[in-house]
Amino acid sequence: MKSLLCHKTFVSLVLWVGVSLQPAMAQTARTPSPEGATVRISNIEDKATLPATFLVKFEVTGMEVAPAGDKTPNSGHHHLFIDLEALVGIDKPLPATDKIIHFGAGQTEAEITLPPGNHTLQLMFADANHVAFNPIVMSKQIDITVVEKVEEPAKQ
Ligand SMILES: [Cu+2]
Repeated sequence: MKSLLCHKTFVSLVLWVGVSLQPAMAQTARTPSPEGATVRISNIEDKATLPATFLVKFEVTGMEVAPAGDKTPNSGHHHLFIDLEALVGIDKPLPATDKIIHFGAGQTEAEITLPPGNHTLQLMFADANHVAFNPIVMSKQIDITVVEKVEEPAKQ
């Protein structure tokens, strides 16, 4: 009797694993983004030198800005990556850290303060649940240098 019970348990366990893996794999579908949608930091050039506190302007084309949680099609909110080396778990909601800033109220610009030195900035537009779109809507990463005091251009 005992061995029969064990056998049954084993079979049901195999079935459970087999069934449960399927939906987990299908769940990786991300919200589709429209063809050609782009996002960029519109007011800062790559290799720019900036003061410690500066404004970053976010620009998305082909999609609309909406607060986090708003599931209007083709909408999402901005995320600023500061000194983020690698993005892991692209199919999961972005965490909120000091390197991943969410603008869940639908902001289109932000004032950022960074310590002097070299930094990177990158913008990502993500869906109502903070998950990357498919295809991903992300800017190029730009390099910036933050200085204590920006030299005024010499007067002519
Ligand atoms: Cu978010």
